[in-house]
Amino acid sequence: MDRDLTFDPTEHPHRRHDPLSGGTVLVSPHRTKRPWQGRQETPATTERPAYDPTCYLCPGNDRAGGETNPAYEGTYVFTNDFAALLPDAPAPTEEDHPLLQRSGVQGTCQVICFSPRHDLTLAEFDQAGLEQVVALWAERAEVLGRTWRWVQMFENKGQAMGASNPHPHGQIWALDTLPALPAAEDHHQRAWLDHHGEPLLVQYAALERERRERVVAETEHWVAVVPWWAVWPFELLLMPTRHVKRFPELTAAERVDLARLLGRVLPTLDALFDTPFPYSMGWHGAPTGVGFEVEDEHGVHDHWQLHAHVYPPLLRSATVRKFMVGFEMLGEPQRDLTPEQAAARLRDVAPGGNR
Ligand code: H2U
Ligand code: ZN
Repeated sequence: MDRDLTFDPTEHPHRRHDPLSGGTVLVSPHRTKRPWQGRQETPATTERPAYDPTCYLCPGNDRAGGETNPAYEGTYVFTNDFAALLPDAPAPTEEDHPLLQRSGVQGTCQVICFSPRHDLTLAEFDQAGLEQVVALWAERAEVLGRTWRWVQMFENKGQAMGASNPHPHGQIWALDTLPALPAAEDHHQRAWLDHHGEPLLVQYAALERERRERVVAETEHWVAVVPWWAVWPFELLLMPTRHVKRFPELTAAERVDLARLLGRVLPTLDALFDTPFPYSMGWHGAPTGVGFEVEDEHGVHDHWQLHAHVYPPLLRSATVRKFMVGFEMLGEPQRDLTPEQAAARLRDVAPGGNR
């Protein structure tokens, strides 16, 4: 068999390195040609009413915890009735073996309803609706950031991602310590600033705006890319172009612009396989907590750049998803479609163009 031994990134296996998490992804572009006889599900397409009397997130309805939601008209926040973190959790007793280590954690969990409308997804929100969601994120990050070291705001959308309810909502888990992934990002961003003199993601956003191959959508103050190191087929990274450490620091213009970016990117995902695209999306910014603006034991957080990760599982259609199994579980994540190909496909289907 004749093999051309000149490296072609659209043809030959290679590994890409994620400077943010420290991870690695195996890219195998030649495999996009392989036949597929895997799982084929039928998409669940159900018409939903604007108000559902059985929904625990709709205005005026009772929740499982016994509380009743007010007749809210914009966004609505409540403490999760089944919170994974508790503000008064006691410290664990001392371990009796170094192989059986544990540490204490305190925190709180909230549910954030993006709208009283049961039948809309974020991808269907208008500009005003998205601006309300952005305002809610900024307000929550500010308030919870006064107390907690890490405020993880996220949305699980769709049954494929384990969302328990189609009503448009997100969650916030706030805790007194950095979880593992933000801790890795903290470490790598700090080292990058030390060695390169510029925050990692500020430099990366500028690089992608220049190269353009992986840009999916762009506004004056924001850029959305399929990152060089994307693990999920149509994974996205949303970054402001200015150095912004934390969500509440976004200017009014940057908030309006973020709503615009979401108003392009989310419908683009839906358009790809003509289905409400499932995903987990969430925000990462500099750690917070009491006195977070002053220097702490790790120094100031100038190395941090605010960003959102969007992790959608779909690969080939509304029903065929990427499974992180086998080599992914035991070796490292792997993808067939290159991030450049994924970005091009998303640009192609962007409703009304990508700018
Ligand atoms: P998810 O769809 O991402 O699972 O978010 C829904 C959250 O709502 C979930 O964490 C909470 C669940 O604990 N919940 C309440 O707090 N009260 C309820 O009445 C039902 C669900
Ligand atoms: Zn509802």
